Amino acid sequence: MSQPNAPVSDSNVARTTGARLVVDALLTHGVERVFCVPGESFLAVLDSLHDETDRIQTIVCRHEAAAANMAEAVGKLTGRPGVALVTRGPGATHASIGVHTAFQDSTPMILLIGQCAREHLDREAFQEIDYRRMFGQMAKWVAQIDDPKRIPEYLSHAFHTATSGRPGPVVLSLPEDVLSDACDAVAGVPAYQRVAASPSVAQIDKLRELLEGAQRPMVIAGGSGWTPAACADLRRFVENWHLPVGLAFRFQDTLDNEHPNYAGDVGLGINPALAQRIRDADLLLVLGPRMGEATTNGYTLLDIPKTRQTLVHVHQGAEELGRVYVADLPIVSGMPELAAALAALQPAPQPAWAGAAEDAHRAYLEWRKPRPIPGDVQMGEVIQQLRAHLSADAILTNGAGNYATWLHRHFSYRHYRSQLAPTSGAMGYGVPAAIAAKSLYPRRAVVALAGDGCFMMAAQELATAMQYDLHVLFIVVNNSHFGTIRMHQERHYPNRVHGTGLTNPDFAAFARSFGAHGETVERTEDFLPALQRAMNAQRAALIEIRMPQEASTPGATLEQIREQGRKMRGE
Ligand SMILES: Cc1ncc(C[n+]2csc(CCOP(=O)(O)OP(=O)(O)O)c2C)c(N)n1
Repeated sequence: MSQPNAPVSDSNVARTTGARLVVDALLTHGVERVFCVPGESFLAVLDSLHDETDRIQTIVCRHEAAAANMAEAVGKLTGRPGVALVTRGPGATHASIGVHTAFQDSTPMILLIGQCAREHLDREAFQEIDYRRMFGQMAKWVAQIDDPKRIPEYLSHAFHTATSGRPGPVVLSLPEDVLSDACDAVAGVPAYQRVAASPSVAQIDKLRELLEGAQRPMVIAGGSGWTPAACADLRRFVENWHLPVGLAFRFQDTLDNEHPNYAGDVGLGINPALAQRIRDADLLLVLGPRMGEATTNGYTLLDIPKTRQTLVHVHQGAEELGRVYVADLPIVSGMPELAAALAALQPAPQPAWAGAAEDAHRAYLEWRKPRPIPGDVQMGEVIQQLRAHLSADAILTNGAGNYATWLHRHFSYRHYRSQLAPTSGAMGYGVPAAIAAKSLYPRRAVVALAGDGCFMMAAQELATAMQYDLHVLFIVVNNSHFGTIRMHQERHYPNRVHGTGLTNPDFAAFARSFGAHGETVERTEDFLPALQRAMNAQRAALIEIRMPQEASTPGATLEQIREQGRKMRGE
């Protein structure tokens, strides 16, 4: 562990440090905040950030997973890379979950890791890992900067790589002596520019021809890379052509869910009527999302590799096209570029599918109506009350767990980037994502919905919310078990409960111990008053909702799930 050396000025060339070059590059590329857990490996960067507190906010977290998830959330919210700064070995391994989520969700993000000094590398020095091997499959690009002169070049490449084509995470390893040693100043490089493809005129002509010949077309939109303007263009296109629109798993905010063309979310627990509509379509326009497991109902919704439906698949990255499903018209394009071209398409006077969008929206409205579940808290109604109480631009976050299905089904997203949720299904995401969102948009309401399991994977970040005075509302749906896994367990191994039970703290008291506001809700009618008190608390707040284990999902109790399992096995 070498110590930071003070810069020395011994020639006419201005002197600086590698750390200063890193911070200069962050400034050049428009970074306004970094999320970190400090480590001795990057003291020099912290020292350079000390000089820039009016331009870059350093948000100190309690766990590197949270820091990385916060950076990922910034990437999701803004389309610009969120930046996390962590120490080597233990810090990098903790942070890896955020990198995985950024990869699966195609989110621009940069993880900076303080590395062992160059002279100690390859000895398995203290906390040493070769990040190029560790993050090889998880990141779009991983590099180690061994020469301080090349820091501006590497950072520029990192920002371009994270944002271009299919966006994703970049990991840069920074040996501590590269950061701390004095070096000659290097001319910076200009701010990065996002590089995206556009659809060709011939492709858009072909798409129009396919639409004009269709009887039952359907749009599935989503994925990363949208902007408010691109969403407005998408809306224009689907209105002009009267198209029903499903939204891909956890990209439910790409079109206002109240829009009369909105048909529902194409994700886990899909509305069977919507799944049937997709199966019955003769033309599918898949605009943006990966055709991944969650968006295809576990690869069962469509035939592999050639769908029965004529398939137009548009994605930001060429490598995603033809990965599982062979499209009749594959198009590589950025979403703003695609949506502008689609919005400009003049519609046919009277489409063959008149009324289809309205039918699909009616089916969605029917689906989102709460059905009674066991116990005194009707979660469907709670979510609808939450929706009624929050303004359209409120940001809702979640991680993984059955509790999220109430949100997916009963909440309606009305504003682009009002949903922050990992398509990677990572627990522990919603709490840090909400904190990051609130740090970006202090005036927007931010609500993190979490299961008791999911919340406890990031509960320590309540301290971060308090430290930075971020008034996030945390809602913990407490059913005292890892409910999702119990559900699968009951389906496959009925009445053999093992490894899924949880003993929990009193969550409201736990929140109060951090100085946050705490509430406990045990009946539906207690939720709204608790919500009002929490929103008026002028500080971070937590509402614990106590739920019976039997109320497994909006559609099935544990007993019904055991029964489904028996039927599946032909018992
Ligand atoms: C980091 C991580 N670990 C484990 C899992 C597997 N997993 C998926 S959902 C789940 C249970 C979530 O429990 P909870 O947050 O209490 O929500 P519930 O399902 O009970 O509503 C688990 C363990 C995961 N998705 N992510």
